[in-house]
Parts: sequence; structure tokens; C-alpha cells
Amino acid sequence: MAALFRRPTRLLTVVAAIVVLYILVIFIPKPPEELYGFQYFRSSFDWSTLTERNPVAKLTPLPRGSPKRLPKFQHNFASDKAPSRERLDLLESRRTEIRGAFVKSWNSYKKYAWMYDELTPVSGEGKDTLGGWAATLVDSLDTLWIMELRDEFRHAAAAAVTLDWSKTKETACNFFETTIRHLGGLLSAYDLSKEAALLEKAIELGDMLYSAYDTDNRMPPFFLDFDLAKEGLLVPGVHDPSAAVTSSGLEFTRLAQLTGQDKYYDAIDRVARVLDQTQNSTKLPGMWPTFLNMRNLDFSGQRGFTLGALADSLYEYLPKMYAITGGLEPMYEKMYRDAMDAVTKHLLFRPMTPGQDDILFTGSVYVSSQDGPELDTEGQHLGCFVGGMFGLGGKLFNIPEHTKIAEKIARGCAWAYNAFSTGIMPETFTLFPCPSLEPCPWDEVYWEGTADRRLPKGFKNTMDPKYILRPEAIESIFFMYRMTGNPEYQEIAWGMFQSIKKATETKLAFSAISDVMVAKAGDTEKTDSMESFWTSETLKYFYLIFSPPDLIDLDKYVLNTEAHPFLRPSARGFFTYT
Ligand code: DMJ
Repeated sequence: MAALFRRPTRLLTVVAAIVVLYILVIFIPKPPEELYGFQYFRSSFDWSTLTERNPVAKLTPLPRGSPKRLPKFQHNFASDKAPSRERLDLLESRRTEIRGAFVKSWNSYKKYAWMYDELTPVSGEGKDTLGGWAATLVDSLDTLWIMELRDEFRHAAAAAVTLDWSKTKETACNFFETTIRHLGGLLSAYDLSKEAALLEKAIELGDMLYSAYDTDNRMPPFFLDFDLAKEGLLVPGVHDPSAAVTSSGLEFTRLAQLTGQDKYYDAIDRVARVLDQTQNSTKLPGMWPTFLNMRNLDFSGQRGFTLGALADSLYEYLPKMYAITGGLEPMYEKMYRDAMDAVTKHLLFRPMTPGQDDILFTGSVYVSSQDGPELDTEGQHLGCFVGGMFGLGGKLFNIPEHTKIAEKIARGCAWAYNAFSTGIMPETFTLFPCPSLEPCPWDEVYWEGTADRRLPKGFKNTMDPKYILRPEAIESIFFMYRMTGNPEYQEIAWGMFQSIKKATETKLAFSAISDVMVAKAGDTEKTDSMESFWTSETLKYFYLIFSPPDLIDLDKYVLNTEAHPFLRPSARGFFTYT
């Protein structure tokens, strides 16, 4: 060593060699591995090697008994009269048109925004909104499969398995969105195609997302900050949207089932147990507040409650978790029943409409210290998923009243679509409630005196008149069709699809619009945004409602909140990764 320092040129050579080696290791991309028939790139950091700062002493295992025989959700289509040739042709032509809308969106994404999160559907560029891991691509994999665009699927899957979860310009990711879109997208693409490389990529991501649970109380934060996670310094938030931090159950359960690793299930089970323990000690017993303090887990002080924005999938996942665990975890049934009792009592209302329509909506509640629960009769597009949830819960737990409520909520959203000039419901609006859930007479004078008169009759005002290609209304209509077999729901869906197409289509694809109240659908202002749920959810539901009911049979699959189908356990047992 001493000799080395006496000869400066030799020292320089050694330093230069070390630098070159470093550059080679860090900057020269590693060649792909050949894995399950794909050129697979492994992420540059393996999150499964991280030593946890707050390890779990004893993991709660995935329920592994023989799954229960759960009541059927889908209508018995086999007992119906076979549809006529004309009807079958009509359904096929509708599917073709919907698939055309998907292909148009997909082709422009490929041409202008490949590997970006989203396409800007007016200006034709790519933009990153969720970490830069090709959100639209990953979110669309299963739709490509379902629409039988198999070459495109293979091409997209080959790109998906090159994603590096440690390669992002961001310092943190949105834990919820990455779970439902990316992890959910990969798992469902695997469940449908059985391409093992997709599951491998899902496991890499699952391990990264799992690190969000390495906090003092094992509750996840809203943002997964990569450096903090690596140092074991993550802390849960004190005011987080309840859906974002409590609804990763389906994705982590499916990952546990496919890998046989209990740690993924343990993580979400701990969150569910907190919900279970706190459900009846909130200001609106049965429901959890819209915002949660995940640090001290005291949910008793917050006063706002909703099934809409920020809270939605917390509730959506209760019956779905029961389904994916094969009915072996009873706490989900109990939570669903108690939550829906509170919803039925405090949030459900019938709007006063000119046609005295037999429809229902859910609003939001503020619990004031003087007057108790006060209902705000605001409707939200996001809240339209509730029809599907009541339907699934009603069937799974044999509560006929809930299936009736489900249909009325789904029809309420269809009614709101119909009421506007574009044939589309705005993001949010306020309605006039009837005094009870029974029909009430239309009071035109009252409406004229109190409503914003630019709105259709029955509506009071809209705080947010945009439509951003959301799926929730068609989601519930689709669920109602599969639940009842009533073809009227297909006609409702077709009307919705045509309206959305007319109002949102651009030269390249489809775009969010700023206002659903313009006089003519073609005159809408396009806001140059196409979120990945357009191809992941909205177009998938439209396609499925016109497809034979055994395509994504809801007694075999459960859909995550981003419409990604996961296989449910069957009497044949759990599906495991081999
Ligand atoms: C989707 O990402 C999911 O459905 C989520 O649960 C709510 N918001 C969007 C669609 O509107």
C-alpha cells in the first residue's frame, strides 16, 4: 500500500479503474434475463431483501380451509330463452363499436405516449402522473386480454415485464393508486393469461408496496417514500383519506394466495382488524370517518362520513374481501352489515323528481354536536359504485332488501345521466330529497325558486360539472345486468356509451370534458386528459355488459376497485404459484 502512494501514477490508474468499474456497474443497463418466454428485466432494487424495522412476531395466515359454497351472484342465464339471431348480432355490433373505442385509445397511447402513464388525448403527448411506470399500459393488460386483442396483449406484457420499480423521477409513490392500478393490473393479467412473468413482476412490486406496512403500528402511510421506507422511517398519516389507507385487501390477499406467502395477507388483515374494532365507536357507528388518523387509530373525533370520494373502496372491499377469502373470514360480513345499516338509515335518500322515479342516492353526513347526523344530499359520480356493492352484498349475505336498493341506486345514476343535455352525469351535484324513501310529489314552484335554473329539473346545483371518463355508473349497471339478467340494463348501457362517445371523442382518443351541461354533445370543452381507468374500467364494463355472461363470470372472479378481475377460490381450493 505504502508503495502505491509513493507512485502517484499507479495510484491514479487504480482510482481510474475503480471509477470505470463503478460506471459500468451503475450505468450500463443489465441485459434482460430470459424468463418464462419473456425478455425480463428485474428491478434494480429487490425490496424483499430489506430488513424490517418493525417486524411482525407472528404472521396471521391466509385463511386456508375449504372455501364456503357462497350464494350465486349472477342470474341463471341458462334458464332464459336463448336470444334471437338479431339480438346476438346487435350485441356483437355493440361490442365491436366499444372495442373500436378501446383500440383507438390504445393505438394513440402506443403512438404518442408509449411507456408514459397517460396519453394526452388532444395534444397527443405522453405524461407521467403516477411514478412513470406506464400506468395506462399496466392498467389495460386485462382489457386487451378480455377483448381478445391477444397480439397486443403479448406486446404490452413484454413491455410490462421490463418495468423497474426503482426507476422513477419521484421520491415517493401513491400507495393506493399503485396498488389498485399496477399491482391489480398485473395480478389480473396473470390470472387471465397465466403468464408467469407477469406474476414475477407483480411480486417485485408487491414487495415494494409491502414495505409501506413497516411502521410502528403496521399501518401504511398515504405516500410510500422510498428512502424513508429503506431506512424503516415511515410513519402513518394523521389525516388520510380512509379508502387510500384501508383498501388494499384484495390485491394483497390475491398476492398471498398466488405466492403462498402469508406476510401479504397479514399486512392487510391488521388494517381490517383495526376497522373491525373501531366500527362502532365513531360519531356515526357502523361507518368510519372520511379521514382517518392512522397514527393513533382514534377515529372517534371526526365528523364527516360518505361512500363517495376518499372513502369509497373501503366499503366496496367489504363484500369483495368476503368473496376472495372464500367466506372464511367472517369479520367482513359483520362489517358490511353494520356499515350498510348505517348507510340505509342515514345516507340513503330518494330525490324529488318530476317523474317521481323509483330511484335512490347516497349523500354524505356531517355529525354535529347539537343536531346529530345531518344529511347533505350531494350526489357524486364516484358514489355510483354503491349499486354494485349493495347488489354483491345482498346476494352474498342473502339480504333481498339490499338487492332492491342496489337496483334503485343504479337506476338513479342512469336517471342522472339521462337528465343532462350531453347524456352524462356531472362529477358532483345536489338534489332535493323526499321526506322518506317513499315517492313524493314533484313541487315545480319550490324547484324553480331554489334551484340553479341552468340545471335539469330535480337538480339543485352542481359544484363540479365535469366528466372525467369515470366508470362508476356503468359499473353498477353492469353489475345489475349480471345480477338480474334484465336486458333493459343493456339498453341503458348503450345509451350511456353513445352519449360518452359523442361528448368525449377527440381525433386521437377520448378526453375528459369540463362541463356536461353544454347544449350540444359535440360542443364540449375537452380538457386533454385520459386517465388509465378509461381503458381499464369504463370501456371494460361497457364491453362486458354486451358479452356472454360467462366472460368474467362474477361467481368466479372478484373485481378490484380498478375493475381488475381476480380469480376467486373455488371448491377446488386455492390457486397457488408454482
Ligand atoms: C378508479 O381509479 C377507481 O375506481 C377508484 O376506486 C376510484 N376512482 C377511479 C375511477 O373513477
